[in-house]
Amino acid sequence: MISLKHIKLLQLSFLCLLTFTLLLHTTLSYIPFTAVVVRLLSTHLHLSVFLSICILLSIFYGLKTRPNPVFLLNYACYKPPPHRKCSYDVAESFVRRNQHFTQQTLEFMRNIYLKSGLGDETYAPPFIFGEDSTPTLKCAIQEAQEGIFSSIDALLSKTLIDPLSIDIVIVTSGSFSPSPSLSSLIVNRYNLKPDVKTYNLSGMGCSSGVLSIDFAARVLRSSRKVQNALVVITESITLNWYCGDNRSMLVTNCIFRVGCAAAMLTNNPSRRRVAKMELLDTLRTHHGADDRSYRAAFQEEDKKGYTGVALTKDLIRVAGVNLSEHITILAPRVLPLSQLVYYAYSVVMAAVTRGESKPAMPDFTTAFEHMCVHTGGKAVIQQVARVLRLSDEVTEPARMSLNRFGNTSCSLVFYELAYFEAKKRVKKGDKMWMIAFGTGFKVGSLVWKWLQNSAQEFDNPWNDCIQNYPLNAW
Ligand SMILES: *[C@@H]1O[C@H](CO)[C@@H](O)[C@H](O)[C@H]1NC(C)=O
Ligand SMILES: *[C@@H]1O[C@H](CO)[C@@H](O)[C@H](O)[C@H]1NC(C)=O
Ligand SMILES: *[C@@H]1O[C@H](CO)[C@@H](O)[C@H](O)[C@H]1NC(C)=O
Ligand SMILES: CC(=O)N[C@H]1CO[C@H](CO)[C@@H](O)[C@@H]1O
Repeated sequence: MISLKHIKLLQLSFLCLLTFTLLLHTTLSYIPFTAVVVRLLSTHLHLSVFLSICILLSIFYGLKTRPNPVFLLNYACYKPPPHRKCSYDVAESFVRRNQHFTQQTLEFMRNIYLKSGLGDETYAPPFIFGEDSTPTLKCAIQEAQEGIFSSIDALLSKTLIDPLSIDIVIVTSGSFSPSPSLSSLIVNRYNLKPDVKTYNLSGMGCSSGVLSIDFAARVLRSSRKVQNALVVITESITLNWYCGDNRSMLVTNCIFRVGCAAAMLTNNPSRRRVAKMELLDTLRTHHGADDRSYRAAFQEEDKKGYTGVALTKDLIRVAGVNLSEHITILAPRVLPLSQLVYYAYSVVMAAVTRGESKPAMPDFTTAFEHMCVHTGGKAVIQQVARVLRLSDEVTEPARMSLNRFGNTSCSLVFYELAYFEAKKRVKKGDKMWMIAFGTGFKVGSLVWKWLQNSAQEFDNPWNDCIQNYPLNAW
């Protein structure tokens, strides 16, 4: 079957051929190009008619096959109640009560915690404060529901979207997948219409927030109908609590914290005026073919049979190397011409000198006014800043989000987004880069353009504390 793509290709080659023939004709006969065109068209009526039809058709198909724009109407981040705050003392007394740790292990945990970049105001899951403090499925569902419902409620009230006009629901949760799925939970709670398309993505790691926005955008771009997509990015850490004493696995207990975000995307062009941002570009790279990347963060049982996620020492190096790979693909798409020329030159020089001179890292601050770097941990932020040569100001939102909310897994980039808004740092027309890393090993990028100036909304999770930030602790 001949598709639109083929027709466009045919038209393009026809036009090229025509131009080429005319150019050849002019150069051979020394008559100006335009004169030849005018003479040709005036003497050959059918040719000029054919040509105009071709041009009209090209414009028509071009418009028709142009992918829909994708807008972020709004987003909301969950902020747990104040009594769920988890200072180091709370975490330690919990551990003391429940596990029979040696003094050494406790000291190890304290060290990790002090170096992690987390502050004293992050939020722990409900079971930590419960009577019997065992991580049950019930507690896990409670944790997930609190986050999901509160962020969707806020989102619906801000966007004034009727739940019945939601066409697509994408729920992503790093590791928690109950049955029926979390997406069914949402359909049930908000009485969504029967032809809603739901997708629940689980086990895709920390980058799944970026990944599910990319997924929603792909569905919206290819759809011929105007649609609204609800993306919910959550994690339930209750069942991920590690109860053993293997050090590589204890790290996650120290930095995992509660968080959830919901976002509404649409391909409706008439919502451009009210939308917050337009999604310009997305990129996902997967580095799992390499064994070290694949095993950098790995869920398994320790010798005593307790399940946990082991973070290897390789993690930070893998993040650095694979980020550089990711950037070589992203750079040509987003950099301004001057940076691109500079970058291309350094790549060519590196090839000519056989690696003696390393390709220079392009300056991404020339392409983006703002960056949201996924903040899995302090070491990850430092590594990203080193690879991309970012100053402390650029990584400030990442560091402050880690301090205030901890590693909330995939939703953290949205807490950073809220930080920008609370600080009133974004202006209409600014470009923003969101980048996240995840187990696998995956790197994901989203490129946004702001359609509004930043506004501090009633539910911004930073509302009550923004005046205390930035801290200059690290
Ligand atoms: C802890 O887990 C890691 C990764 O699975 C393993 O290599 C290491 O031997 C374990 N250490 C102990 C003390 O069990
Ligand atoms: C990812 O990182 C690993 C470990 O440093 C490296 O061996 C591998 O080649 C990288 N893969 C890609 C596709 O960049
Ligand atoms: C942050 O949390 C995610 C899962 O929630 C985990 O996969 C990741 O390794 C953590 N990041 C760091 C640096 O520990
Ligand atoms: C892809 C994926 O994670 N699918 C999950 C959807 O939800 C059901 C029920 O919770 C799980 O069994 C699937 O694994």
